[in-house]
Amino acid sequence: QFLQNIIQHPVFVSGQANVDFIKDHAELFKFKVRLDRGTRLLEFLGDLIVNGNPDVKGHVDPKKELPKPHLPYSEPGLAVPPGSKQKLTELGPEGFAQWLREDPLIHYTDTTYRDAHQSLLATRMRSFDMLKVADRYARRHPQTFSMEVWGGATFDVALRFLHEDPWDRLAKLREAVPNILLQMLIRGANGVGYKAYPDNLTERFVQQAWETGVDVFRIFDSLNWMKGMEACIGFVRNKTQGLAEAAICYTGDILDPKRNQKYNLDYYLRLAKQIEDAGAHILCIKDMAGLLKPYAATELVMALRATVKLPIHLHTHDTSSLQAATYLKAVEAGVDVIDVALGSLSGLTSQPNFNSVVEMLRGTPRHREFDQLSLNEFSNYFETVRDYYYPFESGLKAGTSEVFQHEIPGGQYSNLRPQAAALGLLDKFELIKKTFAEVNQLFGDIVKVTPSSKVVGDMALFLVSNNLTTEDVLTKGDGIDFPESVRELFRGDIGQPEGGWPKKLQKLILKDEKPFKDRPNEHLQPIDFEREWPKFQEKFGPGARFTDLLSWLLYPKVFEQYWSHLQQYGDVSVVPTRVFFYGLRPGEETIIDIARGKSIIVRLQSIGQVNDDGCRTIFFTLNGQTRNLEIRDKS
Ligand code: 3PY
Ligand code: ZN
Repeated sequence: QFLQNIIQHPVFVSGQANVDFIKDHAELFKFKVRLDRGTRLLEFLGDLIVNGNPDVKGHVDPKKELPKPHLPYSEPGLAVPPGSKQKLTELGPEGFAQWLREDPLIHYTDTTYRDAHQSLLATRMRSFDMLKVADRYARRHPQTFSMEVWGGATFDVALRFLHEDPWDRLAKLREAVPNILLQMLIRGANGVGYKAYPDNLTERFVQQAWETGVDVFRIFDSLNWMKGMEACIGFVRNKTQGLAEAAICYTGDILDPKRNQKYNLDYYLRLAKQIEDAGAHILCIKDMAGLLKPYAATELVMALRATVKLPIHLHTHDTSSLQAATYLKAVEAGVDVIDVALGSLSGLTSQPNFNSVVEMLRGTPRHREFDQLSLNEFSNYFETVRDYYYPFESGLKAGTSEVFQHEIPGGQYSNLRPQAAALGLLDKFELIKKTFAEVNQLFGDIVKVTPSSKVVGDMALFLVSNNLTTEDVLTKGDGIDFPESVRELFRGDIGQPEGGWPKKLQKLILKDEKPFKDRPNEHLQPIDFEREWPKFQEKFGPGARFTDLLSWLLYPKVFEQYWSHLQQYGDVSVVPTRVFFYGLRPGEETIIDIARGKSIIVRLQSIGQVNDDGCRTIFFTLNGQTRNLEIRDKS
């Protein structure tokens, strides 16, 4: 229970608390002294200082210099110029899509706030660092097609590790960027999670995301299964005035006879046509691992433009370091929008370099003008900010053509290493990558993107940690207890792959359990929102919002932990990132903007010795006044 006392209880609030209710709820009379915002934040800082942030534990370099970033220039008072958001309002989704398809100049999606940090920094970028410059970006670069700012892994990571509300991030970004389309990534039937959710939950989620600020919904299915995307396309069309952008996930190599048996040009064209028929406004080529090579892009983009009437949006990851060439060929072949990240958060497992790609096209017929000096200032800002997240760097130092063998998605690569490290398998990382590719073949050569890619990764880690090969799976599979995620995949929990599952393997994995072939969502009970909402308010108190209910339904445990943290410490998203991860040193000071126009200045004076109760006294000043706090030392 998260309620603190009787006066917050909905029964009391509604005036219906009778004597019996009061007798039965003695616990509601334990009035906890409600700490003010400043004090709760001091408690948070105190805990960080004494115990460290558990998310970076073991990775902190106490000597590391972390200077303050320079904010990019933006003319004070300059009105926000109109952009793609206003165009969408003016033309409506269908008209907008047609305009986009006909516009001769290339368009750019900036992925800095979502995929770039998901792929380079394990999704850890905090709202704080985005919001510092988002409004400046809106003023300086209104010709950006869209900013990808939400969805994918950001939802879970914001709540779980950053203790922030993803809805709040979206609402604040919307306020800061009223002129550029905001874009999210949604995993079709799996929403922003790793499993299928009831359809009516995804429907409410989409509607709420639109109301809070998302304009472009990039929808994909992790097995390219049309049935996993159709419902979601419908929700965007029926519940929002936004754009349904549906994706074909690109795998293999259409130009390589060894890799194009299953995933060839015909396959992608067939899928594109189905996507168009399902009512998508935009077609995305989602090259999640960066496998689309330049000449393959020429063929694919030209053939797609000839097959469907939709505008085409290309997404890739620069893991091989070849992908600027892919963009060049795609632009020549008529692609409408390409995904890029600001220079300092580009390259490697992230998207190609925004700043450089703009220059690549300068002087050519499809060039779109951007103020390069300003783009570089934004890149420099994020270069300094990136350093704050050094514990989350993936360790990849250069592009690698190995990706054409293992086909690990960019967003997964930066996670697989820490996962391997956690299992004590870092010295077997080469083998893990090789096994990833072998597991893919064992599974029948499937599309690998969240969540299917996670299952392939789980299986590779399982095999390596148990000294098993894919050969062993086929010969000794009867006696092997496979990871839960592998069983779920083969049961049909996240959909069906092209050509179905290999039958023999499916039997070895599922043993006597029966697989299904229909939509996994059809086995799920719809959410009864009329019943859930009051129950939720009763559990979490009147401060809980409808968006919180959606977060809870998607990630119940993660949300409950987030909520407890919020009750204990307040909104910690306002704490500067350097302090959030590394605390304060004695003598150091930080300014925290706790509300619009309201700041506190916190200075750490000194840290006391551990006393008999296992606590330390932390001596702060808060706005110049001395404050001492007792903090438990958990070491
Ligand atoms: C995600 O689903 O989070 C992805 O980025 C897939 O590429
Ligand atoms: Zn991606």
